[in-house]
Amino acid sequence: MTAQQACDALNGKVIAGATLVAATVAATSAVPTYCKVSGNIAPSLNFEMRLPQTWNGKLHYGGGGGYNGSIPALNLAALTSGYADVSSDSGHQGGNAFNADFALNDANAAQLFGSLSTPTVMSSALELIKTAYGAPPSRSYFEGCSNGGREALINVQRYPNLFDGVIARAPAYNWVGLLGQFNRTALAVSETGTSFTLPKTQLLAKTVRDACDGLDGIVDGVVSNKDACTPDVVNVAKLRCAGGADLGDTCLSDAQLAVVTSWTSDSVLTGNSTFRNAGWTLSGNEDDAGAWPAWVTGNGTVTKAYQYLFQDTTIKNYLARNPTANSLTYGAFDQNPNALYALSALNDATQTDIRPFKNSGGKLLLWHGGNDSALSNNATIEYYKNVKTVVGAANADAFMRLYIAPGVNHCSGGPGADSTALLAALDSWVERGTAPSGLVAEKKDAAGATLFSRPLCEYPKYPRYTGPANDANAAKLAASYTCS
Ligand SMILES: [Ca+2]
Repeated sequence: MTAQQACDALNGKVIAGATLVAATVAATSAVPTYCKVSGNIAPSLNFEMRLPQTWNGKLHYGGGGGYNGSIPALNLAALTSGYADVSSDSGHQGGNAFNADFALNDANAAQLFGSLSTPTVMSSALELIKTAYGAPPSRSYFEGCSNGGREALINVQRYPNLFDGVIARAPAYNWVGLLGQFNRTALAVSETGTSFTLPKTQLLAKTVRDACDGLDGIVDGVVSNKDACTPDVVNVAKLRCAGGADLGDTCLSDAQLAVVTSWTSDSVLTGNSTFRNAGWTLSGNEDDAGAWPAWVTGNGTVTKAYQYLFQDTTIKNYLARNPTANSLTYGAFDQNPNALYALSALNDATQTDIRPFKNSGGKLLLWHGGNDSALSNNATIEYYKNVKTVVGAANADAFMRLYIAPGVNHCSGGPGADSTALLAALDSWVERGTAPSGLVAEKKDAAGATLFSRPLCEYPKYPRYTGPANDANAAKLAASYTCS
């Protein structure tokens, strides 16, 4: 049978509860020829599997984002490396990633989104691969960012035998805690007279850069030595407008300084010690279009900010359970503890004892952008440290790594180097026992050419410039930096 015939043979089949539609997709300059298999698991879980003609014998599962509702695009790096690549809509359709209406009256959809979509799809995907290639995958890997990073840790914690390796990037693992902080900051931004406009954000970011950019050995517009950029070093208080009222773009009012305080301080909710979120370290790139303007301030219109949208739909559909509830007048986020417990049981991935995953041979790569204004990389650092405490430092080192990528926005973008071959590093670790080392992050232009590179350092190390002074070419090369 040719690959084309094998693909056609899948069309119309029902495999492990999934009804399939399959067709060969011709190669383009960017994507090799593959068999696209669309699957529906009744009533409402849809997935897509991309089967390469030259299979490397392994499966790659790509996680979703936000409140999902659509199937993510194929993972080009995985497909071109020969992986069978699968992803799903997490069990509901339509709306958008900022919309949790599906959860209001559909407990099945809420369970699928929370934790069940991946193992359910996997049961069909494994059978599908056996049918298509005549053998099950020798390895299965899960990779996701944001909500996909949460899905990654859900799999590690609740289904420790499902994957051989997991990449959790910018994981939204503490769902209750981070949404509580989204709510707190949205309230601070919406205070009458706050109006956190772009010039205000630029003033804040420049103040941080002026204080901290050079602390990593090079003034390159990115604060790489985040731990040295302490509140005392930045001294945001010096930006206070005389008297505390808003006196224009050269200072911050008391209400605007309160936004910064909400941002940088931990958020703690009542009822459970995991209902918390570690506040952000100011990055110096808050003014990037994909940072505060998109996620926090809406450039002065809070209802356009993504953090506002996420906490609003969460209050409507999970906490108040009232589609007309107004998150800005709802009152205390933790006023209904039972609602928080229910939300946590569905969506939280805060368990720190992940020895079952380690003991099954699993490897875990954690990654977080240093300029992520959606999710705090300090929260990911906190999870990493807590796991280390529970499993022991030596045990943790045998199966887990954490990388912070300075100047990188939520999942990608921003002024930092955002692209690293993490899947290849994970595969080497799982297949050959070769722990990741010497990883490089690149910043690429729209055509895929490398603009500059940096070492991707294991936390708590950061890339410190150790090249020749005043050498623009050397400054672009990872070899000019040392993880310090
Ligand atoms: Ca710098």
